[in-house]
Amino acid sequence: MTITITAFERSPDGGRGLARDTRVRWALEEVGQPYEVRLVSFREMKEQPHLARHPFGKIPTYEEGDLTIFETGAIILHIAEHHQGLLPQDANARARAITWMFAALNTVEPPIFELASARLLEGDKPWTKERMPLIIDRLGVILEQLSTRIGNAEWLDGEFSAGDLLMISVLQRLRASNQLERFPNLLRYVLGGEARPAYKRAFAAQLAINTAPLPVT
Ligand code: GTB
Repeated sequence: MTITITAFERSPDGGRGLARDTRVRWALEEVGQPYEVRLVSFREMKEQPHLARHPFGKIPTYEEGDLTIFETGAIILHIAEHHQGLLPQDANARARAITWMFAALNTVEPPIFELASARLLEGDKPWTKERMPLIIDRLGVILEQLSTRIGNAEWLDGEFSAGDLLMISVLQRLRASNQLERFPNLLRYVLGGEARPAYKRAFAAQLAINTAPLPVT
């Protein structure tokens, strides 16, 4: 059955791979599943039929036969549960990998998102200057703890898993700031993910779309 995902017709990041379809592309590349992409404009995202796929009018979504799902975490868990390569066979190791998926999205991503929002969306607000040290401190605590846990390991818990895929994707958002450089082992960890052939294919695919000429309508 054909897998179809949705992505920005033109990502605001210009193809730096930060939009969340890259995570889904990466997961599909890791498990060797071909996929098609339905590109949506910002206007189309807020209209039917996209709202039937995604009630919040966002990307990515995932369609396969009569299944349509949204939320990157749910999509990657679905892919990982149906194809080998992203979750260990051992039940406890599998539960730990899923734990890291949730930790990436629920514990590590929120303070990173807060920093990105403060810089990009609220940079001109009077309170941002005062809030910034708080945001950096809160983020620093989480990064320090993650850095301590990873130590010299290549991946979070043995073999590369969907937990690493999501954690690395989340940490990539810090590349625009100097926050990752404070933790050389986290930077090394992110670079290790980006060096994977599956990631390179996913990145190249989203870049091609974001640098192609827009169709004339
Ligand atoms: N929790 C959902 C998930 O994980 O799937 C969040 C989905 C989401 O926020 N999608 C964003 C979206 O559709 C795209 S990825 N936004 C459009 C809208 O809300 O109208 C977030 C994103 C967007 C842009 C950049 N960038 O330019 O760097 C990075 C990340």
